[in-house]
Amino acid sequence: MLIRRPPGFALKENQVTSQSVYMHRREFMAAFIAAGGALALPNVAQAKRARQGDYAPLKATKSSYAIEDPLTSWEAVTSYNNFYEYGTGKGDPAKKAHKLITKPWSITVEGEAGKIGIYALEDLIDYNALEERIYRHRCVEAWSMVIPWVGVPLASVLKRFEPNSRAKYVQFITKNNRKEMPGTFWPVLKWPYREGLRMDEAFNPLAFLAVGVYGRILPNQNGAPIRLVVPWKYGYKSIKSIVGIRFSETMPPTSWNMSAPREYGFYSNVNPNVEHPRWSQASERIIGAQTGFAGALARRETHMFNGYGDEVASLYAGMDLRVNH
Ligand SMILES: Nc1nc2c(c(=O)[nH]1)N[C@H]1C(S)=C(S)[C@@H](COP(=O)(O)O)O[C@H]1N2
Ligand SMILES: [Mo]
Repeated sequence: MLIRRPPGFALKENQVTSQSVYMHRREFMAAFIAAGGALALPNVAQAKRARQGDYAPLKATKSSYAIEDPLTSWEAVTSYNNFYEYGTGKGDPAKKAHKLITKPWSITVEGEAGKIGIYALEDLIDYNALEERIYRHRCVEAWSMVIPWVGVPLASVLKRFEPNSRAKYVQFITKNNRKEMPGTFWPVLKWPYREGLRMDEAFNPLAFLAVGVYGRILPNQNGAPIRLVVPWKYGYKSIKSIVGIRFSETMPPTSWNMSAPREYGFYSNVNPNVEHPRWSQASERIIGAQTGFAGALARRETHMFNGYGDEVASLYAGMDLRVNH
């Protein structure tokens, strides 16, 4: 379900997905469930199903970074996606991301670091040292999933570039290729998609680089071959299909902040007490979960820092998190 808007009209996250598509979907689901159907997952029918067995298995050790909530199904994780380079519909990435060429893959490292250059993915990631982490993923659109990622700590990769003392921030950049990414025809965001972290955030042990999910290499729609996972921040910080890393002294521009600075700050920490200008962040819809009531989807309260406060709250000591949202 692709929502087309004339070029030049910047769409905001949730303006597209929640207010139009999402409303239709809710009406559809209510009707479906009322009619006696058992639908576990919104919009899966419109997406191309990824079969888990088609993706190469990865060997990984289980990490203690694992929440105990039930996992969101493979089907939901791989068919309900945000990857605007493939369109703004939740099913678009699963339908179109096969166009992304992920081999060979290299990452260009620039800026305030001793070892800048172009690195092949295989030289950056030790596929014999992968771990599995089960994190909650909280999208700014007020929904969440529980996802078993496979990858390595972000710090273990960044430190190899020997960032220098001027490096206060690190920016990440997604591949930007019109042929492989048809959604980039539309100026819904400033391409390439870019994101950033403060250095101490990037070196927090929770910050993760995923190369797999559910024990398999990442499906393209989930950001193959390598994507960031920053579980205490809104999902849009977890940038997909990374081709660039740049260390800088000043705060780098980020795509969502450039498009709507009032709505999407640089920090983007999950915070139930700071509402989005257009909706509350106090609770979230659990993707794939259902209550016993017709049409009612399970919700949970949103937790400060997405529940990871013990690990990350000290990073923001003394900061006003409403100002630095
Ligand atoms: N390059 C790129 N990265 C991206 C996005 C995007 O549109 N482009 N969407 C973000 C958003 S809003 C979310 S919620 C997550 C979704 O990740 P998933 O589809 O693997 O669940 O990816 C994030 N990373
Ligand atoms: Mo998101």
